[in-house]
Amino acid sequence: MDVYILTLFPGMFPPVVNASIIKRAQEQDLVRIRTVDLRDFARGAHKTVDDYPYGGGPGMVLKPEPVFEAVDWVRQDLGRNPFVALLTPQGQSFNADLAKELAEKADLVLIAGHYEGFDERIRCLAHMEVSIGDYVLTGGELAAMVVLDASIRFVPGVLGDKDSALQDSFSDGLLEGPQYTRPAEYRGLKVPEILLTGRHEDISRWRRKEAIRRTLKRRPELLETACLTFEDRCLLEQVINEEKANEARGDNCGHYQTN
Ligand code: 6GU
Repeated sequence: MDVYILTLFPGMFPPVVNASIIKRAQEQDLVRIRTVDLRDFARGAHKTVDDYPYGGGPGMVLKPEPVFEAVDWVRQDLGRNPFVALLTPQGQSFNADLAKELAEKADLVLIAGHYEGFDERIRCLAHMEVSIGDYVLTGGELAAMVVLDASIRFVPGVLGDKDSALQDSFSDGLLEGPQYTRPAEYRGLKVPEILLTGRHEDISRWRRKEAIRRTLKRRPELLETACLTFEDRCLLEQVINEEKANEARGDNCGHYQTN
């Protein structure tokens, strides 16, 4: 996968793309990430990338020419037409399904605007507009990093354990259940007994049940669209009954007290 990030702040990216899993993915040549400085495509002695809005109003607007010409350059560099996504709070909401969809693109261009806004004609370049949530960032760079990180995890071979992306929260529409490591007891807090038994089938069922419990408690709306098997539905019913019983007992599921 080839990713080009068009930005006025290329310096924001190296610490993120040269660390951890994204770094390894590049070393394994599973993804190639390049930042393209929009200022390199600006004209004139001042290399202007923004201008006053027609009709007046506050703030500056990103000019169309540097962005169009940067996309032209990427097309030439690749020799193909890449899929172009524009980062904007007005875009389609980003989620795991969209991350998977983007991970399947052979070539991806992410346009990160900055300033108060961008010239409307820049939208003509994009196959898709993407937002990472209902709040406004000072620029699309952080959003581009989020989209890149979440998408790269779905590129085959990027995650060490082949199916660990499949076990993540949201991959099957459920939140991931709790996980534990050693020690088996810490400050009186115990790892659930079942995980210490080595009974793999029981452990699998327990994990599935706890994923369902966590989803029910934190994001019940996800259960309406999750892919649940007949066994999952039985587990859900058990969980509902257990939670009702806990509530009746006034169980507030133990927040750890520091003193
Ligand atoms: Cl993609 N860009 C900006 N500037 N703000 C955002 C966003 C994107 N998604 C949420 N807020």
